[in-house]
Amino acid sequence: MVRTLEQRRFPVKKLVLLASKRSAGQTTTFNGKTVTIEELTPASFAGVDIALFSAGGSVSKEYCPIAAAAGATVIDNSSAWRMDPDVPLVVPEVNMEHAANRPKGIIANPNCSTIQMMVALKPLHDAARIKHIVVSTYQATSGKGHAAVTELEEQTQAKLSGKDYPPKVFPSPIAFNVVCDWKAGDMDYSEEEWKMVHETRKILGDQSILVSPTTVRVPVVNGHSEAVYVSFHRPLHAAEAKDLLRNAEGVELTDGPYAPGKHPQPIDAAGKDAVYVGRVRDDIGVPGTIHLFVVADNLRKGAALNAVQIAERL
Ligand code: 2RA
Repeated sequence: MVRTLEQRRFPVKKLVLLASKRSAGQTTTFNGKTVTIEELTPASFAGVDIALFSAGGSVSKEYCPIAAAAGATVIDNSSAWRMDPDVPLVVPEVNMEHAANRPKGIIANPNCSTIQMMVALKPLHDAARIKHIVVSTYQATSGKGHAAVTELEEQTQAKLSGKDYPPKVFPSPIAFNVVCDWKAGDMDYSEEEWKMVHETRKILGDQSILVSPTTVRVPVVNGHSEAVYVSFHRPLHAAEAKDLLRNAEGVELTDGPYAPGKHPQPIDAAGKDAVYVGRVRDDIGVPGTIHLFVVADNLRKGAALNAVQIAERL
């Protein structure tokens, strides 16, 4: 978030960095100046205009209301407030208008796997109103934090040199493997899968939308990929979908006929702002329904950039 504010030259008058007691006193740089990290306390938000949170659900649950009461507009990246009826859940390209109605002074940033899918599906929903989404995700280890990326890298090296490296962060080895690593939710779905269901309906403002998710972690450092199948309330064919996506806000379309390697890939999306969409094609069996492949940097558009874009538009 700090790097994104800097890269986008956000008009920051004063940056206050808040963290746990353990991190207080450490320094970082912002716009060439040294900034000292301060300990988060209830008094930390005096004079703060915009408070960006990315410190986990328990910190957000406790401190977002405190920041809002101090007069800050809060943009929270945790899942703590996403489904609160008085908290808008916002993807700027999709439903920025929802941000104006924030009775608690809090705006929630959606889950990374939801954000990229919403950017891709918004133009199609506006044209033909989505009926059913079937999505399979291939999620990078950076979505699980720094320790997860380290485990992938070190476990891969260990396996390549014939050494054992038992899983710590993941429930099974992630090197050369794919794992459903999220906590359980209802009906034998994971919590991550339920986020895609509930958040999609809230962001698009349509509780009738059916979402059938499967989320999987893959041995990729950064960049989530998603295979998405969509049906609509009127037939939508791939040709029209491509026309809609070609100029859609936040989308980079990989057009043209199928060719090996000619599709959005995490290695190309990492570090970039866009949501990359490709493999747009008509379903073979059900006329008027389509498939698409969606890739984005889960730390940027999936988290920090989306939050900063909300702040920019505010
Ligand atoms: C994940 N979307 O990838 C979740 C949280 N970042 O694990």
